[in-house]
Amino acid sequence: MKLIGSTTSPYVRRLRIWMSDIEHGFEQVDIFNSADRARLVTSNPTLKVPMLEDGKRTIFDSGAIYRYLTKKLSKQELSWEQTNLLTLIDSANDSLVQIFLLSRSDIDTSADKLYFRLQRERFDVIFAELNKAAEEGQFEEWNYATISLFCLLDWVSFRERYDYSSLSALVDFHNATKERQEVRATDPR
Ligand SMILES: N[C@@H](CCC(=O)N[C@@H](CS)C(=O)NCC(=O)O)C(=O)O
Repeated sequence: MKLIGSTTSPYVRRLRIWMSDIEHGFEQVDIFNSADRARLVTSNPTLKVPMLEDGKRTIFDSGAIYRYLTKKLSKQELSWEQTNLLTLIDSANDSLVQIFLLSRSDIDTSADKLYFRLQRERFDVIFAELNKAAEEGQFEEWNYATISLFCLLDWVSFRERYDYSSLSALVDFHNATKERQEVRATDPR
């Protein structure tokens, strides 16, 4: 079984951390490198990472890989409350990655335009909600949703994409988890 992805992607990193007790290989690809893109074109038409190769089967998308391995290895499923938290994390992360790619395309993402206003509102609402959930202790268990929150927070700090320094429960959560061994082992910096 092999996970394929970049070391900087928060979606790849969440799986690498979650899969730390599952025997697997890791193949690094750079989505901006043309040779690596050719590899994706032949095996993953979404042209996104991560993907998982398991024998003759290839699974695209972090969520699908998580569900595939949870079923295959009879791992504990997330509750619906945890699934909702994961959806919030994914929603913010998807928008943040799109804004990041637009910035890399020299587009002014701080402009007062409808699309950017909608995304900024989404970030503020979701990060506040995640902070509330952290205050309530909903990220005390080290499960896939908790790992995904860590990867989102660490990615926004690394890429300087969102300032959550006023959200103390998220700051405390990040500080409390960043020294874990599997977290340090996957730090892209
Ligand atoms: N829904 C996908 C999102 C994956 C994703 O957006 N990956 C980014 C890297 S962080 C990517 O490969 N982007 C390439 C592109 O958008 O062209 C998942 O959960 O795996």
